[in-house]
Amino acid sequence: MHAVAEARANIALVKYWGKADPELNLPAVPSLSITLAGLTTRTSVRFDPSLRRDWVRLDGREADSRTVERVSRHLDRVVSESGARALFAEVEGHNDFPTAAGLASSASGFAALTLAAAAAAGRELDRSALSVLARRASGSAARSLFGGLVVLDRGAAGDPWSSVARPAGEHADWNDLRLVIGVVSEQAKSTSSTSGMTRSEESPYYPAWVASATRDVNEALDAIAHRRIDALGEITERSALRMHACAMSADPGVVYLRGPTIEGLHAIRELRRSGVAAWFTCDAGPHPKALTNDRDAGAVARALASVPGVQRVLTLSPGAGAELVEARQ
Ligand code: 2P0
Repeated sequence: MHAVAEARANIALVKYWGKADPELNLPAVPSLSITLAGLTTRTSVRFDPSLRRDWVRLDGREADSRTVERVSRHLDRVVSESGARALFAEVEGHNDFPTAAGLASSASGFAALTLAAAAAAGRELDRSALSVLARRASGSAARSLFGGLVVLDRGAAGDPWSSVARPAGEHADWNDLRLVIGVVSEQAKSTSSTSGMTRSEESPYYPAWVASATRDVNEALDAIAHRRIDALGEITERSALRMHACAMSADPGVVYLRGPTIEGLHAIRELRRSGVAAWFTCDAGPHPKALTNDRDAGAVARALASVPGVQRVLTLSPGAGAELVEARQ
C-alpha cells in the first residue's frame, strides 16, 4: 500500500500545444522531447484506511486545495478503471529544483505520482498504460515515463488510447545531447500552459500549426535515426517559434517571451554562426533554452549566462525514465 517513485522533467524539442479533446486531455499534435537528468521529482504514495481524506505535501508544505483536488482526481484514475476508490492516500512530493521556476515540474510530478500510485494500489501496468494515465493529468507527464528522446502521439477525440508515449526509435538514448537553460527571474506570473494553449486554439494560425506538426516530428525522428544534431536543431528552433507565433496571434495574444528570452535567442544564433552547435527553444515561460552537445555545452552556458536578466544557467544531460524506488503491499 506504499510506494515511492522518481521521475525527471522533460523539455519538448517538437512542442505539444493544443488539445484534440480537453476531457481526455488528448493533444492535437504529436510531440518529441528529451527527458533530463537533474530535474527530479521523488513522490511517495501511501494508501491508509484510517485517513478521511487525501493529504498532499509538496516540498514539505501542505499543498493548496486546487492541487489536492487535481492529485485526488488523478489517484481516482490510477487506482481503478472505474475511477472509484475505497482508500484515501498520503502523498508527499519533493523536487530537487525550485518548483516555482517554471521548469516543467508538472511533467516530472505527475509521472512520479502515476508510477507510485499504481504500484501502491497493486496495479501492474506497462509503460504505455502508465503514459496514458499520466497524460490525463498533464500531457507532458506522459513523456517522462520514458528516458532520453521520447515521442507522444497526437490524439483522436474520444479515444483515450490514441495518444501514447514511446522511445523515439533505436537512437532514443543519444547521450551526447545537452540542454542548457538560462533561468530568468519570474516577476510576473505567466499564463498556465493549459489556458495558453486553449486560447491559442482560437488563433487564425492554429490550423497551420496543427498541420505542420506531424512533419516536424517525422523529420525529427529521421534526424535522430541519423544522429544529425544540425537537422534536429533546425526543427527544434522552428517548432518553438511556430508555437509562440500561434500563442501570440491568439486574441488576446499570449506572450511568454520576455527581453532575456529574445536576447537569448539571438545569443544562441550568433554562437551558431561562429560554428558552435546550438539551437534555441522556449516553453510556456521566459527561460531561453538551447539544444547542444557535450563538446559545446560550456560555450553555450557561458553565452546564456552573459545575457542580461539570466540569473543562472543549468546544463542538463539526457536522463532515465520514471523509476520505482520502493513498493510494499
Ligand atoms: C511541451 N508544454 O510540449 C509543451 C510546450 C509547454 C510548452 O507540454 O494542459 O503542463 O497539463 O496537458 O503538459 C506544458 O503543458 O499541459 C507543455 P496540460 P502541460 O512540453
